[in-house]
Amino acid sequence: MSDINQARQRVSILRNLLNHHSYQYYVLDEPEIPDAEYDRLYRELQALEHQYPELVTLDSPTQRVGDKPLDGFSQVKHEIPMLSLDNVFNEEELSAFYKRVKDRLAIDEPIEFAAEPKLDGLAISLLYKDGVLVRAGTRGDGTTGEDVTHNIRTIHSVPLHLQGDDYPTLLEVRGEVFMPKAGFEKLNQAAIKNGEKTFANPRNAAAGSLRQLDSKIAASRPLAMYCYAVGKVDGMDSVETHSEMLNHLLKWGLPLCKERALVKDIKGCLEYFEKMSAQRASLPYDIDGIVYKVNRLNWQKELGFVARAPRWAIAHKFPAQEEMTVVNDIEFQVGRTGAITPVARLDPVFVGGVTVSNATLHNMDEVERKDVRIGDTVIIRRAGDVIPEVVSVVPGSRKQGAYKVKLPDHCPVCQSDVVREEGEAVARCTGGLFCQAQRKESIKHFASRKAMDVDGLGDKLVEQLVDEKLIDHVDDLYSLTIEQLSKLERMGEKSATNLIDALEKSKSTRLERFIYALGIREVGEATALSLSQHFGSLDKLLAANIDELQNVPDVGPVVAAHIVHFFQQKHNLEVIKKLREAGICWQNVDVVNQGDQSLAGKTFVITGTLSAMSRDEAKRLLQLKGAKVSGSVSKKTSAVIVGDNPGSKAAKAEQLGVEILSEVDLNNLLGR
Ligand code: I6G
Repeated sequence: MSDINQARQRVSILRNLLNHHSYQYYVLDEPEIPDAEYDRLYRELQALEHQYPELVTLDSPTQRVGDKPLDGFSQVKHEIPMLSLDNVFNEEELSAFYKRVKDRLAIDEPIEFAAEPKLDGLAISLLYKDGVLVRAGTRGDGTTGEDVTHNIRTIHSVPLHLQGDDYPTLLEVRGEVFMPKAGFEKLNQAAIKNGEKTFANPRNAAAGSLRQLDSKIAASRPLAMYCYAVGKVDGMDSVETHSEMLNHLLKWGLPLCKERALVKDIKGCLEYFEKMSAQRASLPYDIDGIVYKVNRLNWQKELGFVARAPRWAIAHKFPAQEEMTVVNDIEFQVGRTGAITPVARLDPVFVGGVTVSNATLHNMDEVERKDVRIGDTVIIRRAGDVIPEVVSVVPGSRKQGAYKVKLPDHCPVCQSDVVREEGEAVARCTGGLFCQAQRKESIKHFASRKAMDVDGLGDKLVEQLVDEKLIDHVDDLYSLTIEQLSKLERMGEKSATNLIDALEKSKSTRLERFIYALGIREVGEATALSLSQHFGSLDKLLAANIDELQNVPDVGPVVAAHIVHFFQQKHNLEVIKKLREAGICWQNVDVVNQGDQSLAGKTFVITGTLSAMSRDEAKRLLQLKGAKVSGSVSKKTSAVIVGDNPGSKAAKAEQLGVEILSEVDLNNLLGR
């Protein structure tokens, strides 16, 4: 065989393979080969087409992206006009639709409907002639739209050539082009990173992508399409139902929505509506309702059309997730962790099924990026149970007098300093021990096992103590009495006595535990230990400046700034003073060991039960010698210390070839 004939044969094999695997991946979501193998086949085809340009065809998988941008969009006339759908917004209106259908058909039997989500995208019509995609157009006015073939060709799930051998000679297919939520988020994150304009929602992003003259731009956007109906069809045996037609489309390689279903009667429609409403937030794409279509095509024909909408189909819409309203004020809320969040106070607006008066602006970066000002008209979005957010300012709506907000210097709750570290979007209150907004979290953290380890003082009890106004700040814990505690719900005298004993016991602690218990931002157990080892006493730590703090291993400028800010708040200092007055004390034992750093640079993982000490104690002793102790095994782990009944970490270590040590080895390491 000549070279070119050999190449022709291979090109045909490669195209079939690539089309098959694209279908498995993009349409069925069932890939059969790794991406790298697909890429290899693709590159082989590219190389052959480069060597033999005469073998290139328009429907080759390599020809999805055009060379040159278009000069403008031309018009396409649809073979059969693209219809619109009538909407219903509640059960009553849906029942009225159902009754109209039944009355018109003059039947009594239950009606079967093909149901599927209504995607929030753009309606597109594809035209296949002899199986080849020859044209794709937007809906336009229903009769004539814009030719966006060059961009639609870049969507991998849209076949450039239909599969099989029983496709019609002419097939007009209708569907929705959309941008999946995950792709939209990624696209916007990249835009933010590059200082570019973001899209307000996935629909706008999909529309903006299709409106490009250069198909390279559309190709770089994560677009997808689901087909839902046919227009003109020539050269095919007739089918009896809409769902049968959809099955044919899938068989020919066209992408369909996986959530489509057949339902019976109004009850089936409503059950499907409820099911999809519940799934809506977790679906990978935005939907704005459900479409029901009478499944039998002879009944569709009998029902016909009114104006430009079919009598046999209806869109059952969800409440709108986006609405416009006015920003009356922007206030700052303090979260449980001290994060300061700007919140827009709004003219009440009904959105996503509820009336909304407040919407989050996330952080000051977002306020600045979206340029939201008091007095602006904005778009509010409430999707599912997610907190309503300000999406954008309505372009051109700004009135004179609209003004910007400034991040406050002081916490609106406790007046401590507000800081926003360089490179961080979130501003925070520094009054961690004192701030009312943070008190529950700070007390829970203070009492937790790795901090002051107050046995029996769990999260629920902390909430109860704060709610009952028995404590305000951590130091109040040490003034609690058995009498006060035993009055609490589900707390007898015995439990109350136990808690008081546990509090008493917790007073004798270690410096690193106390530092950790303060809840200073980004000061975890390891940093607390480094700080205690370096300074030896709390007073020296309190007196340290940013430069001195940065001499401590693992403490960089950001952590150093957090520590300084924390100790600059006089309210925090007052709480610390009260804690010491309550009798909290520690021995500066760690300083004694400061010299021996023989395990510096090593990372250990401890798994299973040790006989001579707890895992926490082993961790502390390893850290005192400069080691790091991690919770998970990786190739970088120096060794895994295995006690009795080890978990999967021992197996993982073996699999990765990481050294395994016994408790005896551990004792040797610790010099015990
Ligand atoms: O706009 C539409 C969205 C979804 C539709 C549609 C649809 O089916 C799932 N079906 C038809 C027949 C029409 N518009 C006209």
